[in-house]
Amino acid sequence: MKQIITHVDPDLDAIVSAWIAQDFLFQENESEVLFVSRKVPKRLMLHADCVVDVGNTYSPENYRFDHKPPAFQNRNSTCATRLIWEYLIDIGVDVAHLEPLVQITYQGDTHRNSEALKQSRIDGPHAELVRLKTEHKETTEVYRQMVLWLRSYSKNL
Ligand SMILES: [Mn+2]
Repeated sequence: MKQIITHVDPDLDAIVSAWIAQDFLFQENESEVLFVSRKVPKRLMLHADCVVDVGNTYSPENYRFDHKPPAFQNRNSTCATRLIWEYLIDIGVDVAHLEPLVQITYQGDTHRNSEALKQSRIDGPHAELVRLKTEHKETTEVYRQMVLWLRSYSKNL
């Protein structure tokens, strides 16, 4: 089983980037997502198959996708979801249709504002994540449900 690492109490950027890794970088049912401390244990940083939105490292060829310093001087210049999405576009994976999701995830992660982000907080992915977090205590269950939701949502993008 390949291991994808992201941070505990995942925000939308952590969840969407981990989901993109599971569904588009790796093959179906080949990977699992682990939620770890923001100070990632060195062993995991070295040996995990993919690290998203944590770890302060950007190294796409090694599947490390974080946007926080020192990976990027300004953490708000991009986000983990955008980094993995751009990498997949670069290597020719068919993910162009996810662009609106990448955009609102980026805007939400970096405190930007837009009509699309407002709408997402009403009935889009941001709203769904808040709803699932109030409904389920277990992060793995929140993530599992959010993945089901994202699969269906992304089919209509
Ligand atoms: Mn982020």
